Amino acid sequence: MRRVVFGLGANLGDRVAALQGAVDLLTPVLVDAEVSHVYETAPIGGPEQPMYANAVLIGLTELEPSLLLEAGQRAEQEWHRVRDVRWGPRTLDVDLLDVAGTISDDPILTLPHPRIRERAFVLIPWLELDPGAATADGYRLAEQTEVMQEAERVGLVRRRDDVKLVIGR
Ligand code: A4P
Ligand code: MG
Repeated sequence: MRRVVFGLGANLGDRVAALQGAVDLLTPVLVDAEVSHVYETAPIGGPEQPMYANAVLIGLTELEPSLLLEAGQRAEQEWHRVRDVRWGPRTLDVDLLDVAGTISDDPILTLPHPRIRERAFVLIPWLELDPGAATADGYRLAEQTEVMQEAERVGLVRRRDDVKLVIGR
């Protein structure tokens, strides 16, 4: 079994329901799944768009990375994601952030996900679940202190304590 990390994001419609929907669709392929709090995050990149709800889901799996990517894309389709503008608003975005033991520069599936280090909305929820987190290429997330401190200082990433995602509903 290998450890897999998914990044979940939504900024249209009922965002928390979309994140919960992704958790419900992805946990059947995972063992010992854990999900972070939901974070309210300012959009990075793309056109002007609403605030995101983001979370990170971690588990163990037997599935190959390509099948994990497919599982994420199926979850996006279930939530009727319309793909038009890159980095534009979406009802659900599932990114495969890291799969233990896998490094790939294939544009169809790049692992670890190339933008982890600059994204506090990924770093903060992942470190919440695993304070010692490191990617398959050996990079330790806790080293990105400047990115996280800046995001907290200007309020780009705020933990929500009024909602909680549930594993295995
Ligand atoms: N792809 C390659 N590697 C991966 C991977 N590791 N995980 C390919 C998932 N997909 C991967 O993705 C485009 C193609 O990337 C896929 O066909 C897949 O084969 P997409 O989901 O269709 O397009 P996208 O999400 O618009 O582009 P991209 O580059 O994945 O954007 P990101 O990096 O997902 O960024 N701000 C906040 N606050 N919170 C967010 O969640 N998300 C984005 C999207 C921008 N700003 C945000 C957030
Ligand atoms: Mg994406």
